[in-house]
Parts: sequence; structure tokens; C-alpha cells
Amino acid sequence: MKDVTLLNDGWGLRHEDAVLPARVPGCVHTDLLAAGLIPDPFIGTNEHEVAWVGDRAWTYTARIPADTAHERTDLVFDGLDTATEITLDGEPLGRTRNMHRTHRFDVTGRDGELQVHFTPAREEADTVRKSVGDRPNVYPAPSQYIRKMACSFGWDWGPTVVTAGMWRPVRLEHWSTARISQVRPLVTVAGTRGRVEVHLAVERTAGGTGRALTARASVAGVDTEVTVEDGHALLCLDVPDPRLWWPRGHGEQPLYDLTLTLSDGDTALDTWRRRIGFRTIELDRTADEHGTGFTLVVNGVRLFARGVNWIPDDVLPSRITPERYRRRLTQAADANIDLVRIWGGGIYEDEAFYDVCDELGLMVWQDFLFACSAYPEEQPLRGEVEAEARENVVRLMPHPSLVLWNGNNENLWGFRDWGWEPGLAGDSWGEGYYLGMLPRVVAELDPTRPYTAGSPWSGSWDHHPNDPAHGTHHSWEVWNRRDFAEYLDSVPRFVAEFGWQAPPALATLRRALPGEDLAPDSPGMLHHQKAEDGNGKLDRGVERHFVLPEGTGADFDRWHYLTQLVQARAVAAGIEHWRSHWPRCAGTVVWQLNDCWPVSSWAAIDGDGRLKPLYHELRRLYADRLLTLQPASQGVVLGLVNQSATPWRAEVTVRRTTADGTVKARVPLTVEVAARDAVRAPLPVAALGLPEDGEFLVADVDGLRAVHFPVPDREFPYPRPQFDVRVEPVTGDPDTVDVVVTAHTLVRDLLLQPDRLAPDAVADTGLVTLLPGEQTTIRVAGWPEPDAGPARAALFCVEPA
Ligand code: BMA
Repeated sequence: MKDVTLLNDGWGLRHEDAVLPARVPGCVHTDLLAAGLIPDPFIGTNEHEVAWVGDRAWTYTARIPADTAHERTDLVFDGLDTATEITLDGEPLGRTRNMHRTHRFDVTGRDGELQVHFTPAREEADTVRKSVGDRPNVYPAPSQYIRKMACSFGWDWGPTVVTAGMWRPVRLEHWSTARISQVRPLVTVAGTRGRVEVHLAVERTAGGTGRALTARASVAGVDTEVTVEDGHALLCLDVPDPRLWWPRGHGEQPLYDLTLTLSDGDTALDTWRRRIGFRTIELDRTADEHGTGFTLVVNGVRLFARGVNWIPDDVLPSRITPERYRRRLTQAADANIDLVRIWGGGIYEDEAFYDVCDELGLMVWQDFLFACSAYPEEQPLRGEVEAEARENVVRLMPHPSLVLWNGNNENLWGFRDWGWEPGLAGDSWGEGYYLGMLPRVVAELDPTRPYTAGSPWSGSWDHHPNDPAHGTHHSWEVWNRRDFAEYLDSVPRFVAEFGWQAPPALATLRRALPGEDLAPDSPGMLHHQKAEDGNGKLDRGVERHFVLPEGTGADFDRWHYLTQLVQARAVAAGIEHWRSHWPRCAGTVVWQLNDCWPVSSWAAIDGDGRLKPLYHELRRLYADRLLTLQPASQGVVLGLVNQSATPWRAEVTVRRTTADGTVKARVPLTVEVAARDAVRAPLPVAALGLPEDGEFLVADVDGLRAVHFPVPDREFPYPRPQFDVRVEPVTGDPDTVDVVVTAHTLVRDLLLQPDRLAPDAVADTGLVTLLPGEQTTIRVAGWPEPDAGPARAALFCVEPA
């Protein structure tokens, strides 16, 4: 049987005259941090202090033991970041140039000192750039000349932390006769029959060549066995009545163990095991009266995708543990998200990521790793790209959660729109990957899954790549230049990116910027804001609705609350509008779920894992049932979305109310919404009247509420907000309290910031609007000394101008 010796221990990192203890998986930054030789790059402006690390060459060393019990020993690196020369006792073993694939070297019968020498990534990128010629890039980074996580060179939400190291495990694999070198399970469902076609590849030693071996596969109590004469075999398993895997909210996520064993007579040589799921997936891109659709269809059911974009959860990805993946993805699931798009400037994530998605019913859209630049198609890159694509398609295809392969992020758009096309003057830029190589690789290796050439992409060059009427659309104009109300001006077929920035939680800022007198433009705040004119856009976003607070202390607190509030309102405006246009619009993928360090960004969950108000808002926006009031050309529209499997007879009450709480009109309205449908109903204006000066609309149904204020907040005559605060223990849970707020006036967008009570405290509720006399209960966990005084100080709401 194959034996594995993990080589995660015993490594040293040469630094000046010393050899530092090194951790694998890890990287030079984590090793230097552990040795106390560099400060934490996430704190203050330390990013600059540690910049030198990325410009040096680094060498890791370890001793490897010899093995004589097997015919063959392979040294396997699951991830080398990035440009290495590897030697064993001074003799070259090989060189590597790709962070996104594994590398295997035959070290049979050998022991001695292993050295992995890393060339600085920029130096390697520069060598390639000189040989293939310059290509455009949105960022100053040379990320398109090296197969390394693009955002490690810095992004508009990320620091520049160019690391090096063995970021995934290293091991010795000892084997005789043969080993399993590749397994591709193709899972299909036809009627009530599931089928798993297992395509097996084996590698043999010289002694194993020509031997008849046996491969056995089993799933769901069904077994099959074949003889393997040479390097390949096909095993087919027919599974009657498999339970279907569904995205969350649509059904359960049954998973089945698929096991494969390779044997030589009675001797087992190697085994392979994964969990699979039975489901079908199609992407409907049919042309219709609105253009060209983009609708995911799972098990025959057409879905509105409730999505978020995912970036690497740490700019040093070797630090992301399975537990952290589980925590972050559980947060996503708890916010009623059902699709996560892994963005192309990051990484193919660890197995643990996709395992959790399989379990939670989170659909995964996986980008191939190309983002925001023109990629040369010459060698040595072309071969690396193909090898990396083939390996990762095979690695990830067993996961039922994986529903879509996507060629790149924004490169087809960039070519057409951002001035690349004329400058390239015929040079390669990646089109051959997105429209040639990658769809060919997917069709060959993973033909059960859809592929799209890019995001955004209209489906062909006949339309502009970001044409909202065709395929996927990225909506960035609104954040960059306009008020969020302008999301309502278009109905794209699928919004694969849109979003609004806000600063992280206060406790996150305090940790990242110790001692700083926080102001929107204080040095640390500016350093932890990487977007072009990011603070300008934040401020203008606030100013369109509120009086902009400037300065420190209470003004900063106000600015912080308002920027977070506007972020939540902006994303809400988009999702409420687009979701109510189902099935014409078939998905929204918010930019972005998470962060890779503490920073002002579009994220809903900040770099320390704390929840912004947007996070709670997503839970409301992505719930099966959503009630909205939306401005429309002829007044106001009531939008009702019902993504549940049962019809919704919505008995809505709409009120026209004054700022002091006097109800001027009240209209009951019954709206029938079919299962998995959406309705846009005009308001009965004749009976209700439209809100005049100092009035607003409130709609309520089944515990859901929508409000509509006809003027910007700074023009609305809000009363000075008055409310009582009580803190009550929760029986049976000593760690948790209820903060009960009773309003005496209109209280708009009340928010409890739990990290002001204790850094790790978490609240279950975000923004709430209360009418006079109404009460809300906010449950807070992890606050050791609960008291109404601090609770009141942690509460914010809209104030009169
Ligand atoms: C899109 C993304 C990212 C970027 C985000 C915010 O372009 O693809 O490149 O971080 O917008 O600007």
C-alpha cells in the first residue's frame, strides 16, 4: 500500500547568518513574524516596513529520509509560491513557476538535504515580461507574467504583501507497482437514475508495467470492478433513486462517499475517496425579448442566484485553516446566501472550502485565475496555464457545490473598453485562453458543468462584453460616480458584481490602528483604504443623503455609522430592484463577502471577521420572502419576492405616515405570489395618496417591513429620536442578553454596534426602523458586563439635519 510521510516539520528558513524554524504550510512572512523579525503588516502602516521581504530571495531547507521498502518515492509539493529551484544534496531536482498547481519529483532511494530556493516573484515576472513584451494591467503589479495569486501584489482592497514559501503541504509518497494518478468522477442524473462514470488514470513503476491490476469503485451501496491493463480504466456505477443535492433553501444536501481502490491481486496499492452529490446543472443562455439570459438551472429548477463574491480570506493564504473556512462560509449561509463566486485574482481554494459548500448547499462559481489585465499566451506561461487548469478542474469536479467555471474577471471587458485593444496591436492578451484553451479543457475533463468565458461577458463579440441585456454584467458606474438610486435604471440579466464601500467595525479599526485619533482622513484610515478616491466616493455617497460629518471623536463615529448605513442601503436598493425583476434578472453577486486584512472596502464581513450592517441586510435581502417599496416612474412600486416552494398570499398593509407618527392613510392589499416568483404591484395611489412633505410610506406583511421616504434624509423633518433601552438576561444562556429598545418617536435605521460593548460581542440584528411605540429586541452574545448605559452608547440612528 502507498505510504505517505508528511514533510511539514523540520524545515528551516535561511535568514542572514541564521536558520529560523519554519512552518509548512506557511510562507516567509509567517516565519519572520513567528521569529519576531518583522512587525505585523496588517497594523498601522507596517505594510511599508515589511515590503523588503518580497524583494529578497529565500531558501528553505529540510532533511529527507531514504526509503527502501518501496519501488518508488515521490516528493510532492501541493503548493509552491512561486518561482523555485529545488535541489537535493546540491543536485538539481527541478524548478517550478506556478503557485496554483502541485509538483512531483522522483526521489527514489535518495536522502539528504533538500533545498527550496525562492526567487523574488517580481524578478521572475520581470524576466517573463522582458521575453514576451509588455501588456496592460489595471494595477501597477506585474501579476500577468507569473502564475501567482494576483492580489498578493496589492488590489483596491488589499495590501501589497508579496510572499514566498510552501503554502500548502509537502510530503513523500512511497509506492510500488502502481498508484492512482488521477480520478475524474462524472456524475449525472437521468430521470430517477444516477450515474457515476469514474475515469481512472494510474502511474506504474518499471516493475508494475504490464501487470493486470484491479480497480474497485463503490458509491451508495453499488460496487463495480474492472481490470486495468495499462494506464486508464473506466468504472460505471448506476445508482437507482439517489437523493438529490440541492442548493440551500431548495432542498437538502445528501452526500455520498465514492471510494476507489487499486489492487494487485490481494494487495491493495492505493485508495481514493471523495464525497459526491447527485444533481444536474445547466446554464440557460437562451435569447429572448430582453436579450440573452443567464439563469442557473439545478435539477431542472430555475434559480435566482443569491450570491456574493469571495476573495482570499487572508492575503497570506497559508494561514486559512479549515475552521476559518467553515466559520466564514457558515456566516455566508446564515445570511441566506446561496452562491459564492471565487474571484479570479485569488486562488483555487483548499478542499476544505468546497467541502463546506457541499455541506451547506452553497453553490460555487469558480473563476479561472485571471483578473483585470492582459495575459500573454506565450511560453512559459501557456504551458503553466494549461497544466494548472487541467489539475484544478480534476481536483474540484467531484464537488456537487461547484456549478460553474468562468474564464476570467473583467479581461474581455478590459480589452474592449479600457484602451487595451489598440495598445496590444495584435499581441496575445488571453483571449486564446478564455475562448479556446479553457472551454476545451472543461469540455474534455468535466463535460457535465457549464463554462462561461468571462465575467462580465455577453456571450459573443456581437455585443459589448458588459452589455446588461446579454449575459453577466458588472455594475460599477453607480458606486464610482452616482447615487445608488440609479441601480434602478437598468435590469441586467445577471449582476455578477456590484457593491458599495464602508469602513470595518470600530473594534477592527482600533486593533489595526492602535493609538490613532481616528478621522476619515487620519493616516491609518487612509492607508487602510486602497481604492482610487475611495474616501471621496464614500463621502459623496453620504452627502447625497445626509450632512457629512468631518473630523474626529463623535464626528468620526457619526461618519462611520453613516458610511456603513449607506453601504447597506445601496446594496439593498440594487438587490430589491433586481430580485423583483426575476426571471428577467436571474442573480446578484455582491462585491464582496469578505476581506483579506483590516480595510475600508466593499466587504460585508470585515478583515477581523466582524459583521458590518450590510451583512444583516443581506440576510433580509436574500431571504426566501422579500418585501420592498421602490420608487418608480409612476410613483412607488410594491415588490414581493417569493423564492420558497409554496405560494405566498401576502396580505400587506401600506400606511402613509407623517414624521411624528400620524397615520394619514392605511390601505390593505392582498398580493398572490406564486412559488419561486416575484411580483411588482403598483400602489393603490388613489386610496393611499403619495407621500407629501414630511411623510413617508411603510409596508408590513408577515413580520417583513419596507419603508419609502420620498426625499433625501437631510431634507426629511425627522424628530429628535427618543427611545428607552433595557438589557435583559436570556434564560439558560449566561453569555447572551437581549437589548430591548422601545421607540417614542420615529427611529430610522437604528443600529447597535456590538463591538463597542466588547470587541468580540456579536448582535443578531442590523438596521431596524421603528415607528413611535414600537419595540425591537437585539440579541447580543459575548458581552461580559451587560448594562443599559453602554448599550445606549452603542446605539446609532438617523438624526435630524
Ligand atoms: C471589480 C473586481 C475587483 C475589484 C472590484 C472593486 O473590478 O473584479 O477587481 O476589487 O471591482 O473595484
